[in-house]
Amino acid sequence: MRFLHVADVHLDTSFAGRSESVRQRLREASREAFRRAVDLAIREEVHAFLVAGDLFDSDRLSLKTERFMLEQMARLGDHGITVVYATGNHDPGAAPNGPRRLAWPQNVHVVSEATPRRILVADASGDPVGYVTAAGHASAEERADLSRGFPRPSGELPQVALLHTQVHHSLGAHEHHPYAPSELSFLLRSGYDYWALGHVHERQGLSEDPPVTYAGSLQGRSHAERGERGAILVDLSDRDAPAVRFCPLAPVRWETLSTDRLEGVRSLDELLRHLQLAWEGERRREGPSAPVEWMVRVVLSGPSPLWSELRSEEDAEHVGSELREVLGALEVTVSSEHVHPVLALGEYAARIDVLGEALRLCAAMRRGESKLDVTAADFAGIGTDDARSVDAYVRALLEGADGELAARLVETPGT
Ligand SMILES: [Mn+2]
Repeated sequence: MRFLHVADVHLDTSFAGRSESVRQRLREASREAFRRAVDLAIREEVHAFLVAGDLFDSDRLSLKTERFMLEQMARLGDHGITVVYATGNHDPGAAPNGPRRLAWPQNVHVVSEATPRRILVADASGDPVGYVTAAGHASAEERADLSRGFPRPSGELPQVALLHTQVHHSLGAHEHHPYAPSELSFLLRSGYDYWALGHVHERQGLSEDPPVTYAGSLQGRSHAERGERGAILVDLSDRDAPAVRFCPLAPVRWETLSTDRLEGVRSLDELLRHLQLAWEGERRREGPSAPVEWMVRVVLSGPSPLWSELRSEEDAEHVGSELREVLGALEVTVSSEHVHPVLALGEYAARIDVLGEALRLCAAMRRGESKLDVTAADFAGIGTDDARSVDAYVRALLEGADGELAARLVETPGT
């Protein structure tokens, strides 16, 4: 059995807070990514198209997306491709609109109940090639481990499990609500040839044998969702050697450009040039990738002769709009609250006052010579109580702290 695994499409996300043209482009990009996934499924002559939940962002479904979805599903049907769509917490079965509202064509199986359903997948001539077993979220806050209800598979044909779930300890899991939590150790012992997962938006293989895979969001929706996004193409023709391949599909990509080397940058033109070169350098380092439109966030920090301009919201916005032209990006936002004046830190560190003492303490802690009397319980940001991790965390917090300390404690020129 060959199939395409997509997840977390979140069609009709509102993208509140962005300009109307950017919002429209982002909403269209989610549909475009989905259309590309359908194109790919048809081109690769897969037997099944699996959607691991959160196909829609909410039950407020636009008529444009309704028409679009029915057309795409019909295209898959025309090519004899079976669609299995298991609902997630954003598009649960009980919601009055969303998946329930649509008149799905016959090739589409919407699974929106907790009890797993097994669906036979056949090839173009009608011969069985495998089974997909799926369970869905009936409500927006499913708390049960739905994987426990999956029956033990048997027989000669490949068996795939499809579920929207938060597997404990997966990368980035803490950013998502712990709905339908499950245990990797259980999934591995379950007897399925492949677990097609959704919910955590960061693409990742939790295991290779058998593959337990989050496809990640099909199209990034915020700066938390960087990097290439797309679908997973799977071939289980040889059950002992599953072929799993990521295929980038998202037409819009989100990336962050960070720099703290602004000491020599003295004008708007120099700043634009500096950022352009940094951006081009990063893209070169990454190597060739499919053409995309960019949503860029620029994070500026450290000492800068332009610090007072950059800290003004109006000026930062202006840099963003000029940079959008320079980079040919869809949107550039500039975050610069951590830039500070260029200060002679060496001189301040020698002073006998609060600032001198603080700077010397920072330096000693970075060298590991001095420790704060703190534990993990004193911080919101660490998930461990290991003393070495606490130490590393404190040191990371102190990165760039000298400049900020001095900027706060010294009367700076021009203020
Ligand atoms: Mn999601």
